[in-house]
Formats: sequence, C-alpha cells, structure tokens
Amino acid sequence: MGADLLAVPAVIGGAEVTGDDAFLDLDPSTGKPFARAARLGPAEVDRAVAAAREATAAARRMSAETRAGLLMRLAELIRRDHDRLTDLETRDVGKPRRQAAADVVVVARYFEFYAGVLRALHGDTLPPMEGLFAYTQREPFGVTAHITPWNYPLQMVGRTLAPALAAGNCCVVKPAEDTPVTAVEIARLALEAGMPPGMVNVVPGLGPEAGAALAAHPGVDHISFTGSRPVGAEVAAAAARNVVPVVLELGGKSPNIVFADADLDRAVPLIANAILQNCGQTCSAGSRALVHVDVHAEFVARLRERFEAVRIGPGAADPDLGPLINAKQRDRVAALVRTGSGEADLVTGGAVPDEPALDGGFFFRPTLFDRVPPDAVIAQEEIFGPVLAVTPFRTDEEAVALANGTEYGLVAALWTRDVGRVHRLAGEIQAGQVFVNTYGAGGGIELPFGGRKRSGHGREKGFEGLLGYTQTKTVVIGL
Ligand code: TXE
Repeated sequence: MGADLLAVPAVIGGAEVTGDDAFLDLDPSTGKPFARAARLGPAEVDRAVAAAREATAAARRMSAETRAGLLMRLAELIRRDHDRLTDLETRDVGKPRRQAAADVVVVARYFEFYAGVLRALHGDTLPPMEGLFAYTQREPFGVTAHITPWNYPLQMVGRTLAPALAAGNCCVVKPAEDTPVTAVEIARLALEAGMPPGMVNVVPGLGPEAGAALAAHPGVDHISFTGSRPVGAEVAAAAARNVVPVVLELGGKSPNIVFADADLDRAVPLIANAILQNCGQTCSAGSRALVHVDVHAEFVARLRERFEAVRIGPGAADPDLGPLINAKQRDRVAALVRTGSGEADLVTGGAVPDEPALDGGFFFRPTLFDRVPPDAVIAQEEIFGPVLAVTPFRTDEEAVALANGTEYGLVAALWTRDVGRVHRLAGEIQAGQVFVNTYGAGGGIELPFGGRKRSGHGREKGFEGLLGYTQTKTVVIGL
C-alpha cells in the first residue's frame, strides 16, 4: 500500500517498531493519504510502558544538571530541524505554514524553559519539631502517559512531555491518529540528544486501541489527557480504577467580552484571530463574543469585513485559514452551523467554499452568527471550527452571567479601559485564565494553563506544570 507514503513507526525503548498493522494519515488540505503509521495495540503499549519503567532507573540517577543539559540539547535539535518539522506539521494538520512554524519554536521553548526551571525544583526544610527533623523532596511519578490531540501535535508534546521529563519521569506518548508524525520525530530527536532509550516512547495507534490500552495500563503512574470531554471522562475513569492522577484539558466555549469603552481597533483583529487561528480548532478558541449594545453594530460590521477578506487555502500556501482536520470534523461543524441558522442571524459564511482549487480538502468558510440566544446550541457547544457566536449585552452583571453561563471554564477575555471593572470582573469570571485587552498571551509557556468546570482540571505550563509532574515525599528523622 502506497510506497510513496511517509512511514511512521512507533519508538519503543529506543527502537523503531512498525508492528503488524497500519493506518493511513490524511493530508487535510487535499483529503489524500500522506503517511502510513504503525497501528499499535495493547501488546505494544505494554512493551512501551515496560521500556519506560526500565528507563526510570537511569532517570533517577541523573543529576538535575544532566537532565537540563539533555532538554537543552533536544531544544537545539528541534531548532536545527525547524523547517523540516514545520513542513511535516503543516502537511499533517493542514494549518497555515507560519502557524506551524510558530508551533515548532514554541515546542523548542518548552524544552528550554523546563531545562531552566528544573534546576530550581527543590523541597523544603520543615519547621523544627520536638526531637524531629523533617524535609520534603520532589520526586517524579515514574511512568507518565500522554494522550494528545491533533490540533497542536507539536505544542502538546512540548506542553506535557517537557515538564514530565524535567521532573525525572519516563514517558509514553499516544499521539492522535490524525497527526502521529511529529511526535515520532521528537522521540527520534530525544535519542539523538542523548536521552537514554525508553525515556521517550511514542505509540501511534487508534484511540480505542492504543489510547484505551495506555489509559488503563496498571504500569502507568500519571496520565495527561487533552481531547474531547467524553473520552476525557473515560480516561479519568480508567485512571481512577488504577488510582493514579490525571490532568484533563477538555476544551471550552471561551468568551471575548467587549465593553462600550473597548479599543475596537485593537480588539477586532485579535478577536478574529482568536477564533480563526488553526481554523477554530483550539481548546482556548474565542468562540463567543459578548458585546455591549452601544458598540455591537459596529463590532459585527467590522468583524464581517475581516471574515470576508480571509484567504482560504492549503496549509503549505500559507493562507489565512487552512482546512479542518478531517471529514468528520467538517461534517460536525456543518451540522452545528445548520442548527445555528435556525437559532440566530447568520451574518456571513456558513458553508464549505465552492472553489475547485479546494476540492478534496476539509475547508469551511469563516462563519459569523449574531444575536445568538444564550441557550442556543451554538452558544453552548464547542464547535471546534471557524464559527463565532455574537451575543449583545447591556450591563456588567449581564456580561458576567453570560460569560459564566456554559458548562465550560477555560478562557475569557475582557476588552475595556476601565481598570476598576477589570479587577472586579476578573475575580467573577469562572475560567482558568482571564486575559485583558489581549488574547492567548502569545502562547506564553510560562503561564499556568488549564480549565475549570467541564473544561477539566489540573494545570500544565509554567512552573506549576512542572510541580504537577512531581509528588512530594516527606522525610522525618528522629533526633
Ligand atoms: O477527540 P478525541 P476527537 C474536542 C473538540 C472536537 C471533539 C472531538 O470539540 O470537535 O473533541 O475530537 C484519543 N481511550 N477536542 O474525536 O477522540 C485519540 O486517539 C483513550 C478538544 O478527535 O477525544 C486522541 O489521541 N484515548 C481538544 C485523543 O484521545 C482515546 C482537542 C483526543 O481525541 C480514546 C481535540 C479512548 N477510548 C478535540 N478515544 C482540546 N481540548 O484542545 C480517543 N482517544
């Protein structure tokens, strides 16, 4: 089958493994197969977990300095291979090339950041007690599992693998079946950087096969999952059966809240980008805009103009908007947009583009809905496409109630020049992160990131992300 297809093996214990079975990985810009990946099952997952377990002995013996050096070396290799990784990520995800290029830099920065901060990881000497001396130390869990999604394959490896390795864990990554390519590349570079075999293992495969086997494996000590809510709940149930911690990052319905005093010249382009970047397939996508009635008409008119000027095309042509990841996601977005058309005013978009040059790819036009009732399906459900729902409001209290009125709680942004309002409302918003007059903070790897409510729990990124991959041991000595 397809000798010209890129072969994507597993990496287990430092060796490349093809397995008996394979699956095809499509290029979303054309809908044609691009790679052929090893389709692993429970037996190979078992081998990968065993390889990671075996490597934990070497990882434990490593000084912080040595570990930091390995992470820095890996970051250097990622930067060396920047263009090649960019091409692969562009092809695999379909995203505009400059967005994939930025992702490669972000993944290198994750390894650099954690190489730096891991040397500040230490325990405490505890207050004196009668006849006792006590201290804590931060220890790795051992074997950590990383089940990652297809929207930012490289960034997800950086976000979860870098802190796990920095803390001294050995890892098994199950990349999404739509995008297995670059995780395997990172595992190869980790070996080239000098990491012991088994420290980074990657097991491509299908979610219900390799993913479920990894989540349920009794040899796994910690799970990080980013993906859909139903699968997140299954993974958490599997973690509960083995009594291991799990970090869940399950998406959102994040609002941009635009007050009457907002600087629209700044807000409009950033709010457009917050929903159009990566074709809306971002957990923190700004998929709702709550807009004060005084600026509502102008806001919608300006956004419409921007949406209609968007250049759509294959990722490699570096357009403004690439395709969705696969036909299933495109059909899901189209179905939700059809529902939305019966609930709210469709201002622009709402369909697949009818340009012959885009035939075969999974494209969808930027779509703007106005006067969306708060209880509409398109105001409540994560669409994961280039679809923005605008709802007008009159008072600050109404804005907060609308912002908090979904099951999700990942991100929110306030657009206002009123400092008092910023501090008052930032405290009332139910979200893991609140941005003010900005959105996304440039991928800030230094900033703890995670959700509340049904968006999940636990924090990745920043120093807190590193602490999350450690467990505290208290040592008490009788004097
Ligand atoms: O996700 P899945 P899907 C949301 C978004 C999107 C929807 C569906 O709304 O429209 O989810 O996407 C692995 N046991 N997000 O179906 O299936 C799978 O192989 C263990 C939000 O693609 O959850 C992949 O590696 N693992 C999001 C990962 O789970 C399993 C990013 C995510 O895929 C498994 C992606 C199982 N039984 C989708 N079944 C975000 N938070 O950013 C699947 N997987």
